[in-house]
Amino acid sequence: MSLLKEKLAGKMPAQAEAIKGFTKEYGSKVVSEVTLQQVYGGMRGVKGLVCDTSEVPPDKGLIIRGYELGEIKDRLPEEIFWLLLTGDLPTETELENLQADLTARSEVPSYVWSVLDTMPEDSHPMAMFNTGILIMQRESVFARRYAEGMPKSEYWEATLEDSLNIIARIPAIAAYIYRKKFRDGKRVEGDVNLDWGANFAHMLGIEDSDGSFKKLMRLYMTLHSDHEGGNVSAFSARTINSALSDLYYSLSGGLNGLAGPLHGLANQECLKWVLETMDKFDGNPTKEQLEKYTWDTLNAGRVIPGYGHAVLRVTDPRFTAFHAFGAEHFPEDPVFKTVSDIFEVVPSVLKQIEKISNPWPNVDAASGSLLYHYGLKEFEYYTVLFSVSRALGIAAQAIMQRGYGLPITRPKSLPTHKLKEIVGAN
Ligand code: AMX
Repeated sequence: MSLLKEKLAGKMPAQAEAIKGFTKEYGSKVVSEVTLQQVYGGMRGVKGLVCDTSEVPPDKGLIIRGYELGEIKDRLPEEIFWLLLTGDLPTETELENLQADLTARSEVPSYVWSVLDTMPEDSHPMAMFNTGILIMQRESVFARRYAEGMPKSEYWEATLEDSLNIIARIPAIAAYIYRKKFRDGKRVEGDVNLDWGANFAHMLGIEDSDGSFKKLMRLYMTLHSDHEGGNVSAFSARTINSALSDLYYSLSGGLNGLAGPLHGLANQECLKWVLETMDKFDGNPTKEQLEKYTWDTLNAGRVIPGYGHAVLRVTDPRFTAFHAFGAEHFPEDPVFKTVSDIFEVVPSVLKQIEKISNPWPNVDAASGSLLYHYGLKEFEYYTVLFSVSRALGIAAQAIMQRGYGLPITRPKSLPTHKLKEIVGAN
């Protein structure tokens, strides 16, 4: 048995018991009230879900199992996966065991390449990536064991098996999509001596003589790994998985949500806007020019991509970590410089617009400029990088939910006439 499974096996039954006892004793206590505004407003702020892998306090940003991002940003993504699941950082032996397990599971079934090869050339990389995951559903240990009559107490174990198989394989799938769509179409074989994030960087085939692109990919994978349970991709994946559709179905479904321009696709939009700005002003714009262009964009009815957030009310600590990476490795890069200048200008503009709840940058405001520096200039691909990372959190959440024995998700909807009745409107 792998050390991760052993550790979880020692915790999961007690956790499930504790949750049962907790809900039995306090089940009728009120956690949150729902206003009509929230019913019509994407349920913003309604406390109606449990997620123990991570939390996002509006005034702090991502906290994983009690660790603020600044404390763990230099950890490997596979260490973060361990942390998300167990609540502890792995020891050296535990980490090596997990890495060996992932390497042993990393061979991608050959039909995945065939399916990707038959997709139309203009398919979006996200559609290709999610297809690559979904097409592997026939490998699901959960689906097979469920059909065999697996007891409910073992759902988490089967979900862990699916998680490890998926996490082990998606870097190669994502890298092939990049090579196929934007480079010579040839796969770069994985290197078993590299860690998960560095191996992904290696398979992308980006020039990396000083190894800093590998560092960036590790950071990228760590920073995007999880962000609570209520964001579009996590919530969609959770809902699908709650029907006991296995992780292949639920992860690809959730990642289809990440492909939306208000969620994960914003990172492709963001760099586009930065470059558009530079193009317009023939290089690095002045702060005055930036301010004017920000207003022009807003007045044209467009959003400023990379700014604002549904939950956060401060600068996203993931932006801070990416910005620090750029400042350390290539402070003079013109695109990175423009991103830095935008950070000095845009919040003061957005603050003047009353309806905007958060004028500060989110994770997407800086990440694209770092990728661009390394020659990874195909914006369309950026959300796939986000997805490879976010698979860690979505998988960890699914394992926890099945471990807790949570039921199928089913909030209640009401027609407008009923809502009118409830609030006493005519
Ligand atoms: N530029 C212009 N307008 C903005 C804005 C921005 N960056 N952020 C918010 N607004 C507008 C909204 O469009 C909304 O306008 P409307 O009432 O006319 O529709 C109004 O301000 C109120 O929005 P909000 O309560 O502040 O935010 P929200 O929770 O509804 O939406 C988000 C959050 C992220 C979708 C929004 O801030 C946005 O569109 N930002 C730009 C896109 C972006 O960066 N997305 C990435 C998010 C992180 C991620 O998932 N990767």
